Amino acid sequence: MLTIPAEPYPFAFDPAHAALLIIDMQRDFLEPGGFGEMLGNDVSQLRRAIEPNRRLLAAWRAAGLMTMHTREGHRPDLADLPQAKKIRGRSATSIGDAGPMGRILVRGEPGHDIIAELYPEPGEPVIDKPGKGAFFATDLHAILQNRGIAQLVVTGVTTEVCVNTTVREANDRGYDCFVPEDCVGSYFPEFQEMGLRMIKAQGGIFGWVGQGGDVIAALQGASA
Ligand code: TIU
Repeated sequence: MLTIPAEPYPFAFDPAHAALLIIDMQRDFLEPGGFGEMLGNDVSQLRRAIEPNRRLLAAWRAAGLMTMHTREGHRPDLADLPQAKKIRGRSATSIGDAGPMGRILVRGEPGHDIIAELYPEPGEPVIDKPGKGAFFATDLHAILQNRGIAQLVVTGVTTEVCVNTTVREANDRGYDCFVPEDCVGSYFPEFQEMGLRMIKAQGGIFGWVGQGGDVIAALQGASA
């Protein structure tokens, strides 16, 4: 067991039973012209999480630990897209419509895929999810159970939407979650701050918040 500095108190890290879960680092959210920008957001706010994730992912892979990736998106026939999600926001262009990187948030389209900097390697499960939480209508929990995973290091975007929803879902399923704050991003600075505070408040009601560099240092110390 390793100890990582964190709030509200140090995280007892058990690498053999931990997975890195990278949430929705997709072109549709991080690149100009995608779903995120279509919603009126400034994608540059999310791009600051790319490099810290790249460093953490490299160290995690070097340690030989389990990595998983998620993507938010829908079947090409949109059969799994709730009408409420389709029409929310009253945008002229919405999920399933043609966008600059293919059909917006549709599986198999370029914009739906993960950014090159964090592209999954063979053997790293990719979870395609129709909702905000990574456990809803996916096989994530089964895969984690089969691999004996009890702890999740959760990174990605956006902090208050898909990251927070996934951390809450994980919490109710019995996982300990550590969220490195430099590796998550929000379009809104105030939601970045509050999204993290909501996780670590009340004695760590949903988990721990720390720094990606401290996870890397723990991994490298463990292998030294
Ligand atoms: N809009 C927004 O902040 N997020 C999403 O729609 N999805 C994710 O957070 N992945």
